[in-house]
Amino acid sequence: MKLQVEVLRDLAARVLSEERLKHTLGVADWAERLAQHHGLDPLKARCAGLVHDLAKEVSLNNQLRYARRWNLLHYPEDEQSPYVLHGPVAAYWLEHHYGLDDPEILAAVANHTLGRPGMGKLEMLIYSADLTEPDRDFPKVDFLRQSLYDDLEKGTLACVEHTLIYLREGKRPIHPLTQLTFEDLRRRQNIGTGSNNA
Ligand code: DGI
Ligand code: FE
Ligand code: FE
Repeated sequence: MKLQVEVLRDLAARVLSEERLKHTLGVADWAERLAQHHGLDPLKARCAGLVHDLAKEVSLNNQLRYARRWNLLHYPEDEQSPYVLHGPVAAYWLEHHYGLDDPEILAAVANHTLGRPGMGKLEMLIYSADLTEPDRDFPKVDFLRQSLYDDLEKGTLACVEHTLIYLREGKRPIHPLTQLTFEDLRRRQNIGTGSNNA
């Protein structure tokens, strides 16, 4: 499918509440700007941002039903914390019911909440832009924005680390994919700097 940013924007406006749409447009703008800055495809970044939370306002019961039907459940934690399923559900829906066929955009949507080991750049970009869009407000957010601007990989590692700390402090269960994503990014960066002596 030809990327039709207007079509995806209209879809988001039709499906999402006003508040969620504002967040979505913030992610799309910020992701596009980061993509431009880092030499990635700004149109893909905008498109992925526009649709990343498309399934967020489906009831958790229905998200679970779709995830079961479409074989999207891979960990016991997926059922224990079903609010982590809206990315995979949206990606499946976009691919199979909306004809969106760009694998990078689909992966970025699917993995925007938990990440995954081996994330590509667009996946990192959407994971991180989601956490740091202009409407987000928490003490470390400006540090994370700057760090993403300076270096996408390092910034994403800092974002995943922030999520881990936030979950631990709130005594919330850590999904295995969040932990694996953190370890994978850290390992890749150690290799990159030659400081991995293991
Ligand atoms: O959909 P958004 O609110 O824009 O953002 P998101 O898709 O990143 O979802 C954020 C929620 O996901 C937030 O409540 C934290 C939660 N989350 C992220 N990683 C994990 C997690 N929750 C659990 N239990 N475990 C995780 O590893
Ligand atoms: Fe989300
Ligand atoms: Fe979001």
